[in-house]
Amino acid sequence: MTSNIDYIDKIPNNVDLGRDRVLQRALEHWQPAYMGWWYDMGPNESHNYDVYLRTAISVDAEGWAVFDYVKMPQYRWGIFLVPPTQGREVNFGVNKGQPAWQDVPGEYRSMLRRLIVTQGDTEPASVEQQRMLGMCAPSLYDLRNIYQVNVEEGRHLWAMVYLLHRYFGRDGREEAEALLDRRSGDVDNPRILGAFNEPTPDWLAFYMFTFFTDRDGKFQLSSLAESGFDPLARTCRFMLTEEAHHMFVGETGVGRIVQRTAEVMAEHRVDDPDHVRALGVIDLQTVQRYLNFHYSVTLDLFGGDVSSNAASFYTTGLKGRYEETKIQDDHQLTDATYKVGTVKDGRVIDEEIPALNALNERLRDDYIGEVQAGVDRWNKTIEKSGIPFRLTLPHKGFHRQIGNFAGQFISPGGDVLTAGQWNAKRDEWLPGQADYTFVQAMMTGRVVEPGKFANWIAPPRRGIHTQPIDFEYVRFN
Ligand code: BYC
Ligand code: FE
Ligand code: FE
Repeated sequence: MTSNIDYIDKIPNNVDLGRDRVLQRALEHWQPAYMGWWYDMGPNESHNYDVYLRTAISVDAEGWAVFDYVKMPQYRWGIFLVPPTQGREVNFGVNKGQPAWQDVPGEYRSMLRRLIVTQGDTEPASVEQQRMLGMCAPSLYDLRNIYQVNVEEGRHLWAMVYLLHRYFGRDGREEAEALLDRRSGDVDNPRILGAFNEPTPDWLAFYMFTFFTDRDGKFQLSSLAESGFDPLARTCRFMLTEEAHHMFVGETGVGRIVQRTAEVMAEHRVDDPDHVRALGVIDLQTVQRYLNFHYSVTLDLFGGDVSSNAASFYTTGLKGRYEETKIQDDHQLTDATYKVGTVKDGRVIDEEIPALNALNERLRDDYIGEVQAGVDRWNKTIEKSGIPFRLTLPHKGFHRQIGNFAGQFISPGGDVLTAGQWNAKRDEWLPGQADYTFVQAMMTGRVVEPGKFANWIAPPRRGIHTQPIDFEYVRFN
């Protein structure tokens, strides 16, 4: 098997892959399966395109973002951990003060594996959800961006698979295979978390997804970057460097859509959604409905408001709070409490519960703060065109399937309704078939001329990595 070394060299890494024969063999089996998955489930019809992509070839300032034309199946999916911190400790929970673990603590093995598998599962899921969108991209710039996001989600899968292979032996290898077997939206073998089984049928949904759902990625990875299990912490820390671009694509994508709509509304002095649509742009009411959908399904990804799992993850030292080491408290949370929302006597009220059980809710609140800031920036864009419409985040309890609000019928304003009242308003609050049909009809065919953009979206302010906006970001061959 002389080919081993050859292809291990093709996996850029800073984990000394070449020295670990067992790991090499495990990855050798997994790599062809991964490529099979990419050919089947990666971006449709893209395999021969030359795409102007960044590749991480090392973790230092010069190596983490190298730009060049790449055919995606030849993308070098590498394995990178940020360099170790000398003397790092477990920084929270009952094991606080112990040296950070370099191996899996036996008693926490299954819990840790589950966290890694859940994280890993989301990465290929998102690629599956987005695989048809290249066919109707609004520009070469946007096409390149979705492909960039897709290859990096592929790399994030590699990052978790590396941990499974390196630290979990046989059951880790089985879990790594299962990550390639589940399919987003599959009835028999779906992805693990709800939002990752929802379709991403058009570019408005894609930008909402990268704004809202990739940001869940940021907050979950930040919590795992605090982990007492050092290899997980270091892996997630490096993944976060890539996540920033995904959220940028989402925020600027939605921002460019609302900018274009607001400009057209101002120019033609129209505000009726039907008139706005007739001018070939997406009415802001539809944008609001998409926002309501993606926000609410992403809030569910944080898990139950009251969670004993979250308490265990924290107490053991496996998963911290957002920016744990910057928080000034005992990092044990023995006496602390936290407010969670719940429905009582037909109203939403706050309830104080032990902070340890409220860690999902706390992370969700941290997330909401950041999301609100992004929505405020979209509103500034609308305001600049002199249009009075404002986008808003619906109430936290709106359209929830997980936690205290699951099974309740909460309006975007936070009122507790009956099922009948809520359902009567559903199409006002969430995208319906008519919205999807309209948006998709607008997005047939892709714009392939460098520097040209579909009518429904404004051009970006600048290109990628010092290139001009009319650069040939994708060559179709
Ligand atoms: N859908 O105690 P609970 C990203 C389950 S995104 C379905 O309330 P827990 C990315 C839960 O598993 C970041 N099931 O929740 C973004 C549990 O099941 P069991 C992904 C759900 O465990 C874009 C039960 O309900 N990373 O990277 O405290 C593109 C009770 O759960 C859901 C992570 O999530 C749901 N939404 O927290 C690409 C980090 N929510 O035990 C990538 C790792 C809960 O009854 N995962 N359940 O069988 C975790 O930290 C936790 O598993 C969760 C759930 C925060 C997800
Ligand atoms: Fe990711
Ligand atoms: Fe991402």
